[in-house]
Amino acid sequence: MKNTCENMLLVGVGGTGCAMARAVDGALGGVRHLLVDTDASSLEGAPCSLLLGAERLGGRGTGGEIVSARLAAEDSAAKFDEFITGVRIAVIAAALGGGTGGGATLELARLLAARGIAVIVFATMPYAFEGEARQRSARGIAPMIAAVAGASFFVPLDELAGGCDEMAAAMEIGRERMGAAIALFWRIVATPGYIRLDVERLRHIVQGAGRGRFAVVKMRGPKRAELALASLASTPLLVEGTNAVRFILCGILAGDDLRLSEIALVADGLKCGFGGGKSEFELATVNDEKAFSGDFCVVAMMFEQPSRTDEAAKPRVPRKGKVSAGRRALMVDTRFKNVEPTIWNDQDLDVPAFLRQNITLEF
Ligand SMILES: Nc1nc2c(ncn2[C@@H]2O[C@H](COP(=O)(O)OP(=O)(O)OP(=O)(O)O)[C@@H](O)[C@H]2O)c(=O)[nH]1
Ligand SMILES: [Mg+2]
Repeated sequence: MKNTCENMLLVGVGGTGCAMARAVDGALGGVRHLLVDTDASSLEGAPCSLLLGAERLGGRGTGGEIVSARLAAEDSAAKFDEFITGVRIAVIAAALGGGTGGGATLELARLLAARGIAVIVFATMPYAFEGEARQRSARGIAPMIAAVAGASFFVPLDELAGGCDEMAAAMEIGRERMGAAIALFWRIVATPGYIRLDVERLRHIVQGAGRGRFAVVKMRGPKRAELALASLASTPLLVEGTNAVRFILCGILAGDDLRLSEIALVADGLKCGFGGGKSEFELATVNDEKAFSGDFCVVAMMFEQPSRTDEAAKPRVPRKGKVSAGRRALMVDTRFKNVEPTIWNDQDLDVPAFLRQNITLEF
């Protein structure tokens, strides 16, 4: 079955992001995708790629510098534009903790959003064993990416590859699982099913959706729906939210033996178990006997009510007609250019406090 979807673009950003995008295309085939990196080595052999900031960095990568990556992405913005003709949704795959996956993702997501393209970001957060510097870098950039993307998912690698003790294996498992999750998500949109989620509907859902959480489970056998629901209910990727769940997006992928009772069981379980019966719910199904014979896969995505810190990370936009001329003058691009952002308690301190806290100043 075809998985092409011409107006959806998968963008792999940075070394690990490119590897994830390759994995998605390798699993599905025919996925419209673009690999971007400041390091030429991760783009080798790619049919569609863009080296960011070639003049600035010489194709050698950033060495973990987020600011260099942001500048490199800005340098290459015009070239990036050439790859996004006709795109309605961009799905970015990246790993935070280095320079490019964080810094370039932020700038490219900003550019895509400015072109009216809905942006979904799937990013990993570093393993604890990688050390505090990488953790800090990832924690700093994540809320800034979330503020410009329509929907974003930041998945800690420790949870994604939980239980794996061997370092090399953990790295591989983390990359593979993220790639597999994105591939399933892609199929939900690209493969025609009885309950279809098309690109335009997905655009409505993800625009302004905010930071979300997701999990993927796959079960077989007569009790596969019950087992899938039980597994979702215990995954730390879903259960560790703090705010009420506002929206649930559920994709079920199976062969021709998918039963209505299985769909109802999972849908009701998610709605009651996570949404308290109050959240909005969207369901999509994919029946593909060749790919899922006997399997029952569920991709569950949840978006919470925005927390105060998420709101604080968003740049404030003045409401039309209610802003004095003096305030308007101060609103114009208040972020400092070309410097490392100062993030404290998930707040961008480069944005003046009166904007972060929405305090009106009279002039
Ligand atoms: N799962 C997995 N994660 C990886 C692997 N290599 C790196 N990572 C993760 O990805 C993060 C970012 O590393 P890279 O992708 O190498 O960095 P980059 O985005 O290319 O950025 P720079 O090279 O610093 O410009 C790391 O902090 C790790 O958490 C891997 O092989 N597997
Ligand atoms: Mg790199």
